[in-house]
Amino acid sequence: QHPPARSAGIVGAPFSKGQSRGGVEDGPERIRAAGLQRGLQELGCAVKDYGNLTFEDMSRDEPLGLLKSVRAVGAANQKLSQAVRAVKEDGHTAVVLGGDHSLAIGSIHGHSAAVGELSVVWVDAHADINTPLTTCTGNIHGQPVSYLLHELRSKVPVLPNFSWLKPCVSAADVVFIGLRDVDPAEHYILKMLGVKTFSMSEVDQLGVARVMEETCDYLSARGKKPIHLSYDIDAIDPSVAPATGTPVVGGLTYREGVYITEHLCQTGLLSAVDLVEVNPLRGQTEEDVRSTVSTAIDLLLGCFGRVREGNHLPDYRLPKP
Ligand code: Z70
Ligand code: MN
Ligand code: MN
Ligand code: MN
Repeated sequence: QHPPARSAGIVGAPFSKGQSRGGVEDGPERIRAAGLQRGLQELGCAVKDYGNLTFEDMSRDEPLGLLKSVRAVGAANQKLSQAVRAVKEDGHTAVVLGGDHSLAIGSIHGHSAAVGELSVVWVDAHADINTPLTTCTGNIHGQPVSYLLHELRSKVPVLPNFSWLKPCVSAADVVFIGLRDVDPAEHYILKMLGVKTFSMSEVDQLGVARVMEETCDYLSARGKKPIHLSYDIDAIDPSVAPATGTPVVGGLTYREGVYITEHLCQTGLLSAVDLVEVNPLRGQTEEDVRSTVSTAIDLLLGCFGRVREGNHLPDYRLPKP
């Protein structure tokens, strides 16, 4: 019934230069400190922690037009791509702890370099599909999808420290879930490419179970490719996950958020997951941070087979009196 717990290969990517708020680089340590490894092991999942990547300071990284920290984001993602590729070649399900969402560029690129064509499930309040020319903020965490799509190749200029990056995902292999803050240019791109989206409005209309059924039917119609789940914690309602850079009202409930991970785990195709935009400095109180981090962990455990009916290890035996 439940696929066997695989092994998890954890990579911390304490990277924050895809946006302008400090604190998101502390995400990996906070998520680890709250017991991710123990939670995974209790599911019978083997864990290899590859530690945190380190990112050297870029001495000269002037904005390119509006675009901020291009060289730092390019170099960090090249490093992350190599790390995720190695995790996949070691045979693990990759877990990338962010850090801001710009790191999905390297994570998805490295995943694809190791396993080939992917399905991508992008769970986010935002579509993160601005191009360097449509962005109003200059933050690259609002742009990663445009860098990755074959269809947008001619719309994304070659940027410093990004020459290693080749688009590796087809628009028809991507599904967005949880959208509720989409820029006009992003909306135009989504419509132009015919990208499959389930905004919060569709989650309301269909319910999360049908959204996930349709997501998996849609993706598997193009062949059962390994799934990359890129989960932005801001997809979850700020009442549950407030410690994030850009909270947007009207998000997924805790239960809807966890259901998405449970359903994707049951496909047996989940091959890598990013958990990004947890920012411990953005919580008003320590309880805000605790609730956000604990939700992040529950989403990750859902990806590795934890179910709410309960779990037990295959070799569990009742104690004899
Ligand atoms: C806006 C941009 C964004 C997260 C904000 C916002 C993008 N569309 N993503 N917070 N996590 O800057 O392009
Ligand atoms: Mn995002
Ligand atoms: Mn977001
Ligand atoms: Mn399904």
